[in-house]
Amino acid sequence: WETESPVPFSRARIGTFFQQMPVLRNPFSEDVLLRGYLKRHLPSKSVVSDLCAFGERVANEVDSWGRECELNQPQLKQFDPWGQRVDHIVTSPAWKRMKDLSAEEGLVAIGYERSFGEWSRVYQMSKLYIFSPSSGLYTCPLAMTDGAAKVIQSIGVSWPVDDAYSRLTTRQPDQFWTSGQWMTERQGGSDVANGTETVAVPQVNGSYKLYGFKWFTSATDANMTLTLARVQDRYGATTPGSKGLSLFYAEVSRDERGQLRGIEVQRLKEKLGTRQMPTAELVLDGLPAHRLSEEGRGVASIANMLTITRIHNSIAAAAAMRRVVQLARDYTLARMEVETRGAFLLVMEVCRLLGREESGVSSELDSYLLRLLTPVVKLYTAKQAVAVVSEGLESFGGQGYIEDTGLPGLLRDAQVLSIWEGTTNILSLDVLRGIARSSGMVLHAYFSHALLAGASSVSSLRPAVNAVDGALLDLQNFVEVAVNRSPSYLELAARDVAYSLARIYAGALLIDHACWKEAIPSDIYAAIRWSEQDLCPVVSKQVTGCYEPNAAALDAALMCDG
Ligand code: UCC
Ligand code: FAD
Repeated sequence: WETESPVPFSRARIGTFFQQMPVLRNPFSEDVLLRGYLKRHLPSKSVVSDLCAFGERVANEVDSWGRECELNQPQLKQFDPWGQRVDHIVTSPAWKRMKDLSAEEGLVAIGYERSFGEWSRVYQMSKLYIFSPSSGLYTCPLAMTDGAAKVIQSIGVSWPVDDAYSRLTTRQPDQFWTSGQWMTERQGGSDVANGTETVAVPQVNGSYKLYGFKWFTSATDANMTLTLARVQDRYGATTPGSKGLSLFYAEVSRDERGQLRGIEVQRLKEKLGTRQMPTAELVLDGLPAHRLSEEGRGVASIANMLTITRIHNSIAAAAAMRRVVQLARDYTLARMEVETRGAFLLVMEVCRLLGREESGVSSELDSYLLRLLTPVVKLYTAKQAVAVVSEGLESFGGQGYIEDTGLPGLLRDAQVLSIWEGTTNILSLDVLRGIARSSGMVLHAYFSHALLAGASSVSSLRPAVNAVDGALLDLQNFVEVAVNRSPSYLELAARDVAYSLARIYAGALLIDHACWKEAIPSDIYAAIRWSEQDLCPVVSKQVTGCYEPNAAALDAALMCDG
């Protein structure tokens, strides 16, 4: 018995509708905002052709290596077949290829070659931005490598770190080294000053041996690390708190028996995401090391690393948003695009300020702004990345939840961005620290920044300009009153202060970009859409009394109910 039309479901016929697979195209060519930004600020043909060629490589070659890193995750081989301890972290060929690629493409080197003067950081970070979502998280060791190079550069490139510096910043794959950043111990990663138990025992030749336990060490296949420890005096005593911490440089090397010198890998972490790269717990058992900072200046000395890694984190956040929006374009909500644009311009602004500082052309106000905006941008973009990537997955429907589409990994990897390199709370407090240390000058820099100056001539931007102006005034009034309240008032408000600083500044940057002579209508529209949200949450929430001294007690009671 035959029908006229073909039977839709039988054997190999499984219906006619198939949701289309999202296709990754050149992430540079597809990114109108990135291309516009560079055309405006860094109109160099060689930069554009390098990024365009790299974008092709990312789409056609590197992205599949990134996927391979996710599928072929690192493993710890603790013993050899004869029972000898070897502590080998076995990584995939794709992960190793990423290392060579990173050197060849100058992903760290560009920032130190400074071929484009104060814009070199913007160039370097643009390249990392198109690489990041395809990198299989190789951007994590690169961030720490860049941070280590920055610390060495700021301390002085001389023995014992001159060779390391040239390896961290080389373009030669066979010379290239990556660095770790071992700060977190079991007692707590936020409060490093009190959480660090590792001790440094002085040796007769002036070097040290480190003994301690590092609870989280990422990309542990690194060649070297920067870490913190307390120097023991000759009676074995150490100084507690921040004043007892010093910064150390150590190479990760093996002895003649093939065993790690002074390190035991306790285990690899079983993580929600970032599974492409190893994160290990390490016992330091006499790790040979050199002290880089003065005794007791460990935190201040590693702060340069934190600045760089926090900027890399923000790049990864903005890049994850851009990637999910690019893939979900057919389903995309404008809100996601606007968030992505705000994040991109915020992080590029910090890169611009970093480049100015490193080229010796920044004003005092620029330096204050860099200090203020680094934690602001890190905390804000990380949270937005989780929200935007989650929304992006949902736009694919059920397919967004299916592992072998490669989409869920984007969300898992985004979740870490607000935890490592300082959690949201800690960075909110860092914003207050930055303000206090500059005696308020940093806020002066922020409030007096003339980003809106040219905007009044573009009438279609008026609603956005009014909104940002109004929010800026509200924030200024809030801060003037709040600094005279109890310290706990500002502490309770810290997160909302940071959010307000981020939203207002991003609004100003979107407006500034929309005033550019080659701006297109969507640039103006994006600025207006951005300014329609609550730009100054610290003022709108204040009315509920949630920063008052009794609010913390009420919150605690609410949490502990029952
Ligand atoms: O998570 C980690 C690696 C993850 C993998 C890499 C990912 C990279 C991105 C990849 C993208 C795909 S490593 C662990 C990261 N850990 C943290 O971020 C720690 C979070 N906690 C903090 O940030 C705290 O605020 C501390 C530890 C910095 C607070 O320490 P103290 O000692 O209590 O702080 P003090 O006493 O306020 O400051 C000590 C000195 C001061 O300098 P002086 O003495 O000259 O006045 C501060 O001004 O340090 C200076 N300082 C800073 N300077 C403190 N924070 C900063 C800062 N952010 N910038 C400049
Ligand atoms: P805690 O410090 O115990 O914080 C717990 C919670 O309390 C957080 O929500 C925090 O915001 C909050 N909190 C803490 N103090 C305050 C405060 N004063 N006020 C308000 N809230 C507060 N570390 C390294 O050193 N090197 C690495 O390579 C590394 N890699 C990592 C990789 C991964 C995948 C992860 C998840 C972490 C990694 N970390 C690494 C550790 C990371 O930096 C820490 O987890 C982070 O700094 C938080 O520290 P903690 O886990 O001890 O949490």
